Amino acid sequence: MNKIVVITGATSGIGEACARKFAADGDNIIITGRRSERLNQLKQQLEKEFAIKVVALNFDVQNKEEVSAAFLTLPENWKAIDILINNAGLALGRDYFDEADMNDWETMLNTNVHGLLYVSRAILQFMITRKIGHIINISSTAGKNVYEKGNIYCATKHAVAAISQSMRIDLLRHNIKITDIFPGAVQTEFSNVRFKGDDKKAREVYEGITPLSATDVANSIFYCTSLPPHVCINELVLTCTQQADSFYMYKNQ
Ligand code: NDP
Ligand code: 8X3
Repeated sequence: MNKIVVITGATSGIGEACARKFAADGDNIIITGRRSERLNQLKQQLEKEFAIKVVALNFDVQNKEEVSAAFLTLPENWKAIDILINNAGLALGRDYFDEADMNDWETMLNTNVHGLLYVSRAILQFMITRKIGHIINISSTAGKNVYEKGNIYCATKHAVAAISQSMRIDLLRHNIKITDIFPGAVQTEFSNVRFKGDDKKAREVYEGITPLSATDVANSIFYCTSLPPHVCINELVLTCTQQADSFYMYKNQ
């Protein structure tokens, strides 16, 4: 209640569900994304429905200068950030290593890895000054196991796992919690983006299962942030009941 929460990638899916969840709790939120129209619509909706304050910051996480400028120019009272949810990310393509588009690889690395680093560094300075903070990084079951044609997406999510571990160790002295979330299949725009608008292919990913919803993941993230100050969930792996890991999924016949 009445925390300040930053959520990257709040224009759809897990990020948008987190924005709704924390807003419903009475928290003031900073939402980010590239699609400014969606961001502004969400800001208006949440301010009206929950009587909270929302700042919408429109930038591409791949751009270090834009990221840094966006947070430095926040009004002073918005710099007392309690929680950062590093959610913005994407997969592009599902192809063999030797056939994949290298531009897709660069975009995934720049977004999922560099973007998370830029945002984290921009916000950490505020948390360190206050000696309090909680960073939630969104990895994936793809950050636990590498699957066929998952190559660089899986690599970025393994990187998020390693970065989370190193942040947890190095930030101990600043009293900052780091939680890494590893969701399995969640039905969002993720697969539409991955398959570049081939919505049939995107739908097939979730056929025969009841996948996680974005709200399921947001509720779990919220739980991790609701524990007492001395308790930190370091890692949380979360799948739908029909999925065991990246390899095993039981589809209805
Ligand atoms: P969505 O496609 O629904 O949402 C992705 C969000 O990331 C959007 O708000 C998008 O905003 C933002 N984003 C993407 N690229 C950039 C960028 N360069 N700069 C700023 N924002 C960006 O997917 P999900 O909600 O499913 O994905 C959220 C996170 O969860 C990702 O990190 C994903 O890897 C991870 N994940 C997803 C799973 C799934 O099955 N869906 C499972 C495990 C992890 P905009 O386009 O407006 O910039
Ligand atoms: C998204 C889940 O299985 O497509 O991170 O890698 S998966």
